[in-house]
Amino acid sequence: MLSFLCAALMNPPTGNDQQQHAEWFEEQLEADLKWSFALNGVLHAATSEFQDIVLLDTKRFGKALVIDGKLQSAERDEFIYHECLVHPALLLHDNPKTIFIMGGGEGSTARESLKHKDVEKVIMCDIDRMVVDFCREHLTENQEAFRDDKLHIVFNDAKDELEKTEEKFDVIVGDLPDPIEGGPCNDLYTKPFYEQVIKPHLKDNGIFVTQAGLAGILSHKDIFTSIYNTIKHVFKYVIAYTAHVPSYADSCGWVLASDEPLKLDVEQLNSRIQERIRGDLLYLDGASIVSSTVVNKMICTSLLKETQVLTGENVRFVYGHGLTKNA
Ligand code: TER
Repeated sequence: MLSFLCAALMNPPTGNDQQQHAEWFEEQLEADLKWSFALNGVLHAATSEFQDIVLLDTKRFGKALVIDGKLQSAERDEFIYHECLVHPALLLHDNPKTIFIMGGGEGSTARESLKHKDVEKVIMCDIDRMVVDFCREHLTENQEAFRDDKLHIVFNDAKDELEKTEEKFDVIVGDLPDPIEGGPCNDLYTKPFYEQVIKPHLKDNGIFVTQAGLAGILSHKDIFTSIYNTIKHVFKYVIAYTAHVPSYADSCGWVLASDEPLKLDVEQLNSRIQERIRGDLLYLDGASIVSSTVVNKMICTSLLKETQVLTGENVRFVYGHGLTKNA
């Protein structure tokens, strides 16, 4: 259990380094690449029915949620990831009132959704009660969101939960760990799922958005391009966008989709931010939303050339392994 954490703590980096006496967490990014965080401590470490979960207190990035050895988000820069995940979709929608979040157990995606004054109901459906309990206790930023009457928390697999309801939503958000061998949510990145489960649960002008893994020069072909291409086979209008997330040591990608045209207009986005959002956004405004959809030539070419459609038979994974045996 939690061997990646123990190994990292027992083998801290050595050398002429001010942090040499600190405990460290090492995230294995690739077979030949690690990214290390000096720690103030480990707040919680446990193995749930579904995954290894660790909540760290890191020196540089504050509290950090790690699932199956992979950093999910860190207190100091999670606003970048969560603003980018939530606000473009809600701002491009004419009047989003009902939001369904797949995953999102740490509460940050719910927190950003609830900043929209006209949102009436947010369902956060996470398979893992342990993630929600850890985060509800430790992430002070999200405590108000966890107490909000508009937030309904469900513990279930998002696919099962959507399949059993007839309710349709204005926006469905995928705030999931990346697909990983043996991980619990690989099916939630496939064409059959988008086509047979997501689409029927969106209202006519509904918008789907998902995090889509790393989108850097050396990482964008891991899963980003294939998630984009898969979604393009299901929805008429699809937008990929990226932002740099310092704690990931890379850029992150998101894909947003609808069967209604999506109007990327700086002025309209800015006036909707003014009218609809309670409080300030730290990272996004109209111009940065639009500019995040302009990717460099190399990534643009890869997105356009990608041919793989994820079906469940031919998934792509990030480096690492989850708990499910033989998966
Ligand atoms: N709300 C928590 C985030 C859930 N998923 C985030 C997936 C991030 N993928 C990229 C991680 C890179 C870490 N090396």
